[in-house]
Amino acid sequence: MATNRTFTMLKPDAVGAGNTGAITKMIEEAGFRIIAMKKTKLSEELAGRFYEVHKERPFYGELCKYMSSGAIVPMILEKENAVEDFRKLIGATDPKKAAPGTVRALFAKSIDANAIHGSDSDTNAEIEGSFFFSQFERF
Ligand code: 3AN
Repeated sequence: MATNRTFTMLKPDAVGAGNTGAITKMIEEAGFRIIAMKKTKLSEELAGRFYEVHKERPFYGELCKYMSSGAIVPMILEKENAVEDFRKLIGATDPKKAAPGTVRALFAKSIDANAIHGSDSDTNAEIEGSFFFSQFERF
């Protein structure tokens, strides 16, 4: 399998609870290399743009409010089979359904405050990574 990239974002619940280090450690121990990383905060408008694909979903408004409620830590990650392996590492969207030992099973509070985002395809990984990082911020 070719080495490729995915995009992740530690969400306000995880960052606010002081779990940035613990989750980043899990990510690195699972074999992902951090290509880009920063701590930042989205406005509601920017969160709306990031989650534009979910515009028609009933939870869109709440999701944008929530994602702009506190600091987040976006990252670009590299590993063989990155997108699929990362989705396995973070577990199901609903922490009640997330497999034991996954990031969401360990750290997520609810389906919306679910600790972490992971891209669902190579195409979205590139779009989402480019939303936060320029080519000069990737190492
Ligand atoms: P995932 O992040 O696991 O790919 P998506 O893409 O279906 O999940 O949803 C994007 C984000 O929207 C989720 N990370 C979660 O925070 C939020 N979300 C998804 N489903 C719900 C829901 N039923 N109620 C509230 N928030 C939701």
